[in-house]
Amino acid sequence: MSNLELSNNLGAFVRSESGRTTENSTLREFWAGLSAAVMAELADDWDKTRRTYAAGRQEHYLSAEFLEGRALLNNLTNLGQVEDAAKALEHYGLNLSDVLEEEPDAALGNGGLGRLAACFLDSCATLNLPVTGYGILYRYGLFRQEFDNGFQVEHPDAWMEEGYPFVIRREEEQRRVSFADLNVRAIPYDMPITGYGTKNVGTLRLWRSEPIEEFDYDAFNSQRFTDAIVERERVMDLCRVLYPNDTTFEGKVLRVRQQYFFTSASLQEMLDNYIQQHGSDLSDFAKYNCIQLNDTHPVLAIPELMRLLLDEHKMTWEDAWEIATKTFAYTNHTVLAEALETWQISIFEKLFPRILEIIYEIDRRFRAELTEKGYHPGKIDYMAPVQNGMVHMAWIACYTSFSINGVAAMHTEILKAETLHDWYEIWPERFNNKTNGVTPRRWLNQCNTELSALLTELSGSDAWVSDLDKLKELEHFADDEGVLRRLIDIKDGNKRDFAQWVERRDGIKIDPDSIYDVQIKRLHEYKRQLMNALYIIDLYFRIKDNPEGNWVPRTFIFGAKSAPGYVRAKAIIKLINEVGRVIANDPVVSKFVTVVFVENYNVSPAEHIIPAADVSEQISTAGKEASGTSNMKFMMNGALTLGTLDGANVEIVDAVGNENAYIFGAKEEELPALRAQTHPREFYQTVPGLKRAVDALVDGTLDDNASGMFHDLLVSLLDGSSWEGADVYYVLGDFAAYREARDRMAEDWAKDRLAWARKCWINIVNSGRFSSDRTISDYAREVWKLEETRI
Ligand code: B1N
Repeated sequence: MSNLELSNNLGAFVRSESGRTTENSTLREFWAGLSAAVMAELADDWDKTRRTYAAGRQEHYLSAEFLEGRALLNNLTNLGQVEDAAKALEHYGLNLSDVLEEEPDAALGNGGLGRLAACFLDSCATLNLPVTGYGILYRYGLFRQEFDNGFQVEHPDAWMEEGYPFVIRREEEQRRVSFADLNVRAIPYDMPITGYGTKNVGTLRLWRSEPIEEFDYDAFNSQRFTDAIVERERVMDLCRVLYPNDTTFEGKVLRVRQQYFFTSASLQEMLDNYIQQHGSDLSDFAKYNCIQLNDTHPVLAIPELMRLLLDEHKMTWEDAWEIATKTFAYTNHTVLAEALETWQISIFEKLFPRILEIIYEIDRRFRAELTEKGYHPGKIDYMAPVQNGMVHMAWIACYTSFSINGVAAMHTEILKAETLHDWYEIWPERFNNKTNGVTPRRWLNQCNTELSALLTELSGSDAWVSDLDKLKELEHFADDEGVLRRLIDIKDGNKRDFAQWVERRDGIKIDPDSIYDVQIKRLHEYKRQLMNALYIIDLYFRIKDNPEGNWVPRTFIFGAKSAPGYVRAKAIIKLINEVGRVIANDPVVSKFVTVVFVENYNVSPAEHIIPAADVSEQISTAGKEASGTSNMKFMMNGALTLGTLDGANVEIVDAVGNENAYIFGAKEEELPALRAQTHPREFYQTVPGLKRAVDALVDGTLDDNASGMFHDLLVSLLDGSSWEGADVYYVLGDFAAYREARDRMAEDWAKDRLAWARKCWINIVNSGRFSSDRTISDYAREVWKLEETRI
């Protein structure tokens, strides 16, 4: 790769951003200038990659969410220009890490599903696979979280208002998307996706909606000026905001508009490209194109492809259907009932009657096919795309797709046995597992430079960065005290760095010599942050009972956003903040315990937290977390898992051995019998200390500012309501086992740091199978049938 010659060029890029001398340019302008220099450096290879990929077989990754986070460091690393950039900035008296902190996170996703899409694109670029991501350029990303008196408050995240150098508007590649009541232009904004050790540069294409004409000139020139503006804003509304729900479904009209908008624009492009490359006979479309549906959010692509083939390209139903069934593959990401996307027919009637017509025809043919095969009418009714005035997106996906996959072995088994059992019975050959992974570039090489340097030194090269299985060759160092001591030093350094970062950012002082125990993920009842909080409350009382005890110093770190309308999740946020406040004000307990709730948790805070973690909390109710991906990031960075046998935790334990993880709690298959056996109140009464911890919610120990929130939490645990049972997520049932494992973990850590480090080492060197490179190689080989294509 040619040299950026940053030391010569940076000044010019900065001046063109700031319109001032470099002396008077802000840090932010230095960030923008450096970013622009990087974009200039990428341009030629990016162009070449796009042209090369367009000619052959391609995979298109359709996703409503891409949680990219920051781009500059990732791109500098891939270009091999980190040191040059640091040197160039030094010339202006600036520090690279300060400049990097100026970058806003591109938070165009909620959590695991969106971040997975970002890790996948990273791996596709690194593996030279012809894959393009398609999504939406939301003007407002996931809301910015603030704590007001411990309560979550949401603020808009206008992430690109001040300009964003990593997307390029491609005016000339715009398409039109039509709704019954609205026609819009779809303008693509392309983000380059660089890979490690390759010149190939992939693309994330994000669509933005704009009015067909800048203004409706008739309306503008008459007395309807304001109408013209209003109409324009209605079109801009389409892409204005990311829906802030994770694993829940909200049947909002604007959301289904977004889904149709980006899938239609993406398909039009694929068809146009096909015709340009291979001529107007579309019968080979599936030979050159494959589409992965990231959950059901892009499933409207199925009837839309049918519409385009039938109406625009005059194909027969049979020919079009043949193409659709060979093109689409579907990934399911959750078994939670509340996530299942079902839309009212009336919404489809209003927005796109032709799409509804096509869905009805899919439904009619589905019913005929299954009747022919002799299935029971009740079963057919349940499985049908349209049922009781609702359109079932997952059923359409299962009926059409040649591949259906879950995201961890256990999750796929639950899909086959329960959630999608009827489909599995009829079409078992469609089902396969693709356990998630994370990119070791961002989640180890970039965020944990000291550990990465050690790994490179010991393995004699940095080949592990794009072949993580190589770390397995370092397993024997588990018995090398010198190496383990260095690992301990590196972790201690990371912990000091984090302490500094969090003090600067949130004004919280923590003890770097304490154990860092971390739970970072969306706030959801099934993830059981409440169980974590009850443990801390119980520990608080235990320390007060025995202030002279030999307590291990603990720092409990949380990061979590709640969906704005999820009242109980918000109560749990308030609770954690309140527990932290009470402990901080207690002269005895605060000597041993600190609770840190990192405000506005996002990708870039995760990059600071994970390298510093000792304990990785993965404590979901067994059977509920499809995979989890932070569990993998922690493992790679030498934190030990405290977890249930759920999602990918199962495979992590399988990789490292039982003795190198802390597994506790009820297993999925045991839960029904356990629940039938014991009422939650019995645990409350009989598990030592549990009543005291739960009662703290209402007895004046903790203050919810008279909101009644904490009382509601107590009722949800002990009594439930008319619509749900008590303690649905088995918090009280698993509490004793959780406390035992967590106590033992802290003791182990304090007792023998070397033995602990040995476990960490085993985790690090066995994390190869959790690289998204492994996941993507499996998709490419088994589902997409894609070949590596180097420029
Ligand atoms: O997808 C991740 C998994 O690792 C997690 O276990 C899983 O919870 C997560 C509707 C979702 N499942 N479903 C969603 C997100 C947004 C939305 O509007 C559902 N997210 C997951 C990656 O496989």
